[in-house]
Amino acid sequence: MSDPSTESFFWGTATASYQIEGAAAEGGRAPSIWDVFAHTPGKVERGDTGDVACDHYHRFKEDIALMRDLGIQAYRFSISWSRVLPGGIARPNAPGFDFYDRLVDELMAGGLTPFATLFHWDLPQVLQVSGGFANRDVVGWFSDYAVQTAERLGDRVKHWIMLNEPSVYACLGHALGMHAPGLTDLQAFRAVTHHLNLAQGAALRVLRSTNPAWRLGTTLNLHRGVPADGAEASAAMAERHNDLWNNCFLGPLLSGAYPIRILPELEPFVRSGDLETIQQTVDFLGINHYNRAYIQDDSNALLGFRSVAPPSEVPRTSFDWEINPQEFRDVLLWLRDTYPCPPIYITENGAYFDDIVSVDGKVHDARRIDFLDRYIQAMQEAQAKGVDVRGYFVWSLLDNFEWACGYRPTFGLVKVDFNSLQRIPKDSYFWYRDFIRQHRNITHPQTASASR
Ligand code: GCO
Repeated sequence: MSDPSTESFFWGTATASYQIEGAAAEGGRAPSIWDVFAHTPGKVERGDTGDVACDHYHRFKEDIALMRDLGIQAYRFSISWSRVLPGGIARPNAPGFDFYDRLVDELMAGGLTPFATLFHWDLPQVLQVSGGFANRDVVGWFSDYAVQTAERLGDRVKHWIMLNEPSVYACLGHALGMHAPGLTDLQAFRAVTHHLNLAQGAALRVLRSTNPAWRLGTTLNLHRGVPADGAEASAAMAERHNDLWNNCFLGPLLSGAYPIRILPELEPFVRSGDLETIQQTVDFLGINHYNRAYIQDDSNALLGFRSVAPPSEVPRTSFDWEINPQEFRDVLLWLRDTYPCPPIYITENGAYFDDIVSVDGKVHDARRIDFLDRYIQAMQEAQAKGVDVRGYFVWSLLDNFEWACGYRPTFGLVKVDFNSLQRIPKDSYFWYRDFIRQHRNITHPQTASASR
C-alpha cells in the first residue's frame, strides 16, 4: 500500500448512484427512500424520478471512456445500498455487487483510481420503515453494509468515503422536508444528526480493524452562513446555521465534541461512549464546497432561521448560488485553523448554469469554465498557504438528477439529453481535459500554485 503523502494530486470528477444509475428495478435492486420520495406527487419538479436517470447502469463503459478521454486520474461514485443489500441488512444481492465489480474493474483497466462513497442519501426504504437514521439501530445496519461492501470491492477500492454531506441529509430530509424522507420533525432531525455521526464512527472503526490498508474518510459540505440583513437575530442565527451545518459534524469527528450551543438539543440522544465512537482517525476529509448561505432569523421556521437568495449585486449561478472563489479559499483556511485536520480532497465543486446546444451542436458553457478556473485557483491559493489538499473532483461528470429539482439544473461537464440519453461533452469538458494535461504530474500539492 502506497503512502498517500507520496500520491500524485488527483484530478477527478464525482457522481452519485441515485443521480445517474437508473435501472431502478433491475438486478434485484429494492426501492430506496429517494424512489419513494420522487414517486410521491409534488415532491420533485415536473415529477422527475431516478428510474432511468443517465442510464449509467447500462452505459457505464461509455461513461468511463469519457472519463479516460478527459484524462482524470480518479473517479468518485457512490454505492446504492438497496442495490447491494435490497433487504437493508444481511443478505447480499449478487447482481448488485456484480455491477460495482464490473464498474471498478473497468475503472482500474482505464487507470482510474476509484473513490467509493458508501452513503449518498439513498437509504433502503425498508430501513426507513423502521425509522431510518432516526433509529439508533442504524449504527449496526450501516456498519454491516459498510463491511460487506468494502470486503467485496476493497481488493481494488482503496479510498472509502463513509457519508456524503450528512448535514444536508439531516436538515433537508428531516427538518425542511425538501429531500427524502421528507420529514419536518425537529426531534427526528436531532436524532438523525447524532446517529449519522455515530454510524460513521462505528463504520470507520470496524473498517479500520478489517483492513488497515484502506484509506478511510468522509465527505462534509462546508457551507458557512452570513446574516442576510442587519438584524442582531439574523447574526445569531447565522452562527446557529454554522453550528448545525458545519460544526456538528466537524466537531465530534475531529475534536470529540459537539458545539456547545447545540449540545443541549442533542443530549437526549447521546449516550456514554458515543463521542469516543465518533472521534475516529480519518486518513482524509472530503470537502464539498459550493457557496455561502444568507441566513435570516425566522421564528416560524423549525430551526429558527431560513436561507434566502444573496443580495442582488452578488454574482451567482443559475441556482442563485453566490459565486465567491475567495470564500472557497477562506473556508479551507478556516478549517485548517479551527480543527486538527487530516489531508483534504475536494470531493465536489462545480456549478449549475443553464446550458444551450448551439447551432454547431456544441455546448459553449463559458461561465462554467470561468467558475472552475477561479475556484481551482482559489484552492491553489489555500494550498500555497499550507492547506494540504490532495485532490479535486468536479461535480459533476454528467448532467444528472438534481434531487428535488429533477433534471432541470445541469451541473455536468457532459450534457445528457434525457430523451435520447446521448452524451455531449461541453466546452468545459475540453477545458478541464487540457487543464489536467498541463497539471497532471503534480506530486506535491503545495507546488500546484507555482506551476499555474
Ligand atoms: C449535494 C450532493 C450532490 C449534488 C450537488 C449539487 O451536495 O447536494 O453531494 O449530490 O447534486 O451538490 O447540488
